[in-house]
Amino acid sequence: RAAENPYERGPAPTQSSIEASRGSFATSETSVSRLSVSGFGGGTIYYPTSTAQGTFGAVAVSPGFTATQSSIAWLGPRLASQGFVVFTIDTNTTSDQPAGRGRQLLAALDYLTKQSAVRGRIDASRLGVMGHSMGGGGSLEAAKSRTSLKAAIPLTGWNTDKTWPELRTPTLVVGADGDTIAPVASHSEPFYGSLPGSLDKAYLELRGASHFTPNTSNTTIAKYSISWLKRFIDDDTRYEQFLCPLPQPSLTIAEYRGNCPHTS
Ligand code: 9J3
Ligand code: ZN
Repeated sequence: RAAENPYERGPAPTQSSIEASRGSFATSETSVSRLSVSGFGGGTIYYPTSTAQGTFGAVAVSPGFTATQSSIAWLGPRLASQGFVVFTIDTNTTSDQPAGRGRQLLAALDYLTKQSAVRGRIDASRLGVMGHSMGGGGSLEAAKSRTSLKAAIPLTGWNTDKTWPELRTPTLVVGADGDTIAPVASHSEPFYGSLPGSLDKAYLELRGASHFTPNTSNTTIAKYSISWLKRFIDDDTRYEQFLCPLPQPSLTIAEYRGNCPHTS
């Protein structure tokens, strides 16, 4: 299969492999001091330990308002063990707004691919962004300003800008049905609805969930994030089966919208 898709990493996926607490890759981590970087607040890089399968795509993840990298740390090993380099960042200040968080996600990706100790393990042309709340709003800002990004995933995203027709990045918008801080009706739903009709996009509304559901391990967030990152950062069509046909409402999914089949 490597000849068909040079970017696919790891074994053929199954429902249980995308739901598992860890993927097939053993991971390592290295911390990046805020004193050693500029443009963001440092963070932690989680990466597959082995280089035997070549380079990996990479994702930077921003926390939300008043929060630090600890609030999104679970995504580091969860995603890295599936075959990504994952950089969970701290922001310059915990009160930075979404636009600033977007610039900081891009600064973090630049540091990761050009200066970090793991730069040689990364394919700098295959990058994505994620974030929680104002960090999710920041992931939309980052994708708007850098259209070469391959995937964006705002998690219970918060932004005063409700319209994102400028995006060219496949985007999975994740909202929570019980969110009273970034209610889906005024945040995630208009974000999703404003994305171009031609874009690969999806809206996942978590059931029985709050604004802070993305701050602890969550299998529904993980399985669709892994599938989205694999499908669009790695061009790994083995994961299309988990995205199309559209997932149906369930105990953990209040609603799922999207375009199928995915085209990019
Ligand atoms: O990052 C967030 O949790 C944003 C939600 C928020 O507290 O906005 C109020 C200004
Ligand atoms: Zn806008």
